[in-house]
Amino acid sequence: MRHGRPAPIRPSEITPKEVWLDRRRFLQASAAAAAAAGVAWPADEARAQQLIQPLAAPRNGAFQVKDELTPKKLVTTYNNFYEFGTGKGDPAENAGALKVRPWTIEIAGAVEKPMTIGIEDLLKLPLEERVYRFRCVEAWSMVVPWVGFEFNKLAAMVNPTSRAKYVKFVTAEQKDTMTGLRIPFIDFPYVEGLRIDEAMHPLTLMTVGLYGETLPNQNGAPVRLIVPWKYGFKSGKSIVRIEFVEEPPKTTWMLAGPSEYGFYSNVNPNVDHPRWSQKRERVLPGLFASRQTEMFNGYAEQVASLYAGMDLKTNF
Ligand SMILES: Nc1nc2c(c(=O)[nH]1)N[C@H]1C(S)=C(S)[C@@H](COP(=O)(O)O)O[C@H]1N2
Ligand SMILES: [Mo]
Repeated sequence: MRHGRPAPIRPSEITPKEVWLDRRRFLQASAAAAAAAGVAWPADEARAQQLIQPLAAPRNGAFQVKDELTPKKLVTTYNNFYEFGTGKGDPAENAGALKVRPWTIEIAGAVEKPMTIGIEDLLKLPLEERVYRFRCVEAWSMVVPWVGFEFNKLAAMVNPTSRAKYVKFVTAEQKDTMTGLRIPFIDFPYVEGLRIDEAMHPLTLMTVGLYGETLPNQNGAPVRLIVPWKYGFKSGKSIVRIEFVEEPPKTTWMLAGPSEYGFYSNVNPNVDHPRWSQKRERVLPGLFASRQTEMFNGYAEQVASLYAGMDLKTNF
């Protein structure tokens, strides 16, 4: 499955048949490859290794989408995490194997105080819950109570210098646990990037939990980004390195398809994906594209000023 081809979903069948068929082929190929490489096939022992802990955090009402929450079951079983396969159900099935301890994030580049920080210390920061709308470029959306802290809080610990114009987010590449690293059109590790002012915006959330618990592996444990006014792929999962840089980083999806995925990737109903419309979206677990997609995913009031004077059709 190439990222982006919208697939139908039925409530009774979270993984649509064509994805399932595709996945079976994928599983066979991956299992054979794993066996050939002498790597244990992780699917079974994997599931038990999830490190789910309660993570109570006060809800920040200033950022709350009022719509109904997407059921937790769906948030944690309908995923994109290509390192664990391209089917929507693959991450929930395979990501249990991800080793989430020990875990550190290295913060480097144009900063005065580079540092490496462990997940235990990140979890001690003041956390809050934010109910954000989250929209995938595949034209489906969810409403999720994420738990985390603003990225700018982390940036403040390292003092970015005036040369820091962009932020590059590098995510984990665990050859021994990730069963999906051999996708022809994608390079791993998965890399994403933001302009510095986008990264520092209060909406940009370093996310460590959802629904009052630590993140399930399939949602990007132990720490990921959530950038709610951009398409979902900008929100990298399982981050291991953050670099403040002078030039726009080369991001995974731009490398995979530069005509389809731009650096900005702001949710924009007026700019169609070359292969489908972005005017509407399917609100999971709904069946139809019943919702009109909003400019900047509904966050225009907060973020439109970041793009004043920019042509958003060229800078898609
Ligand atoms: N490392 C990594 N991060 C990733 C992805 C991925 O494949 N690998 N997929 C992205 C895409 S396309 C989406 S829509 C969201 C999905 O997040 P969710 O599964 O928690 O809904 O994660 C994003 N972050
Ligand atoms: Mo996505």
